[in-house]
Amino acid sequence: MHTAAEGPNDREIAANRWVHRTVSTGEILPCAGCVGLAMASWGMSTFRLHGTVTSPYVRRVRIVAHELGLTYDLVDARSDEGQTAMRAINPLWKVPAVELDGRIILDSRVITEYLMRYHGPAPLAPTDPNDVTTQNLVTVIDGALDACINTFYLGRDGIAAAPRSYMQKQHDRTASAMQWLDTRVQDVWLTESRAFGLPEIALCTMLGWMRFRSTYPVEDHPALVRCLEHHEGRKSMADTQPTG
Ligand SMILES: N[C@@H](CCC(=O)N[C@@H](CS)C(=O)NCC(=O)O)C(=O)O
Repeated sequence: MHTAAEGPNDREIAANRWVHRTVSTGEILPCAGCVGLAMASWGMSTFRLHGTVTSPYVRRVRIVAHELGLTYDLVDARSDEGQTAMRAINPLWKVPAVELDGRIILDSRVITEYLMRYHGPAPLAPTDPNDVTTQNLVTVIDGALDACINTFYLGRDGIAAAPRSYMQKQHDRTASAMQWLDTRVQDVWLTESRAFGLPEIALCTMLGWMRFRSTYPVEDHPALVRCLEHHEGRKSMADTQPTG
């Protein structure tokens, strides 16, 4: 068991020890529901996080866990065993996927909102599901990141963006969204609450991944860079930097 605050170090990742015990050793553990009940009675919460230490979507969950003081076991989806375990619970074959409180929870947005609802929100800024302006911000961040991840993986497969191709549209979609977002940052915040919450986490993890993978010229957007550079010193952000 690791605390979210500790996070894996490079040696642990390299040694592939940052995986759930059942995956690495075959040891039989109580089911997630039993663990959830036991942890709840101790006043603690832990969960199983299927993911990688490079994924920006998984990083959102790791940051929220860190902020809320929750612990998790990371099932590393880069290993064959981790990939099999993740596909057994997520028909979309995507990370993050979480096993918590006896439930399977899919999609970073659903997972982080669940964690905030039942185990937070403090010290994070609360999210209001009826606040359409803020929901739109996160939707645009998700769309920009999805398009950029898409072109990154297709590019790795040797597919180039021909003029007027769908691949080119994905590039242009990312640029359009980034431009729009750049005008929405006030000082270093995305919302009027001027407090660190899911919109800032979504934005900064996207920008961090774009820099890490060199997938998009983030420096073209000074307001976005200002926001990232302000928040990346926060402990939950610093401890979850993409590695590998
Ligand atoms: N909407 C999903 C997106 C998750 C996502 O795209 N995850 C990527 C990793 S960053 C993935 O698992 N990709 C695997 C694939 O597309 O095959 C979420 O917010 O969790």
